[in-house]
Amino acid sequence: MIRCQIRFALAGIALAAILLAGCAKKPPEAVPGPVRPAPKSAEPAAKIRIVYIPKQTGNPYFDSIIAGFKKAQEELGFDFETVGPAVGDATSQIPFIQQQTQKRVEALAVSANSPDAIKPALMEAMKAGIKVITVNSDITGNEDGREAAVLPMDFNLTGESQIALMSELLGGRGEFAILSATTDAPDQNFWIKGMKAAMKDPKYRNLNLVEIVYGNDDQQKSMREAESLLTKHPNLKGILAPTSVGITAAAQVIETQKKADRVAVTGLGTPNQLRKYILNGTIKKFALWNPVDEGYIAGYLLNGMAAGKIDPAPDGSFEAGTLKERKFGDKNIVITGPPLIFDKSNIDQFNF
Ligand code: RAM
Repeated sequence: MIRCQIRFALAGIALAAILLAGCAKKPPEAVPGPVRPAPKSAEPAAKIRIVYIPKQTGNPYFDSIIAGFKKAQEELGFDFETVGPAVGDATSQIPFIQQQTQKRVEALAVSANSPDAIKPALMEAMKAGIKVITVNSDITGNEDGREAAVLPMDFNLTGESQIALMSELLGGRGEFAILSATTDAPDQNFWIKGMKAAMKDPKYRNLNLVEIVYGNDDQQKSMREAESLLTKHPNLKGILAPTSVGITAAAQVIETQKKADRVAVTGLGTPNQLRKYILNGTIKKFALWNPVDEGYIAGYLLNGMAAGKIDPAPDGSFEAGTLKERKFGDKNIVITGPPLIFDKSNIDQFNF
């Protein structure tokens, strides 16, 4: 540098300016920042913010999905937050979605309480550049309100497999009722449609569906509904609750009324919530899938979408960490896995 300056003094001002530029260019670190952009690696990487909105807070089922997101977060390093309504009403998630749109988070996952009520809010989020997917519960019939969905199992098989379980427990004969979640719940409604279709099979001709009631995925209301089913239908042989809240409530009622030998309870629930009822014989068998895996896959998918590395398209695929390659099916639906049946012999192998 000193040698350069001596030469500048001798050569005159115009030449000095040219030479100074030339000399200064030699060591790249001497170039002032604004002239040349800093190398990419020196830029602090902005963290992708992923927000998950469950159907409702206080339902342990969604804690398992959250645990899956957190597992993916540990592996991928995104920011993760979960916010949601206390009740699972059709419109309860709307303000939470709008709040995230205002915050301009990068990615949003929602377990939909309604197939249509939340669509406008999701469309607004997407318009603001937010990557939006549904998890566990889709906006069936309004799939353009999200880019992809991570669902627990092939929902086309859920209804029939639930009826098969009920039929097995009733020896193929008798009255049963369905205790569902909310009247709007898109997944439960789809499964119930599947149950009704399955019952057209002659092998279920002696099964009689007497009523469908809704406990709103609220423990107290679900218990009241289960109790009134028992009063209204003295010949009731089974309660089929395709919701983790409903099945727990029904089991509690049957246990209290000591009716396990007369009324079979089954449906969908979590092993941790139903373990005691399986072990004391109130429930013989129930089904579910792995909600932790659901959240984990959703975390990988949203992180990849927000980073511009995954662009959902039918027949495309992506890598979901330890759960390996996952494929997008029709309507960009990603299936988590096969259903699991729990009973006394295997319940202790599961912890969610
Ligand atoms: C309840 C919720 C959830 C459903 C499970 C089986 O926790 O309705 O969305 O998937 O049950």
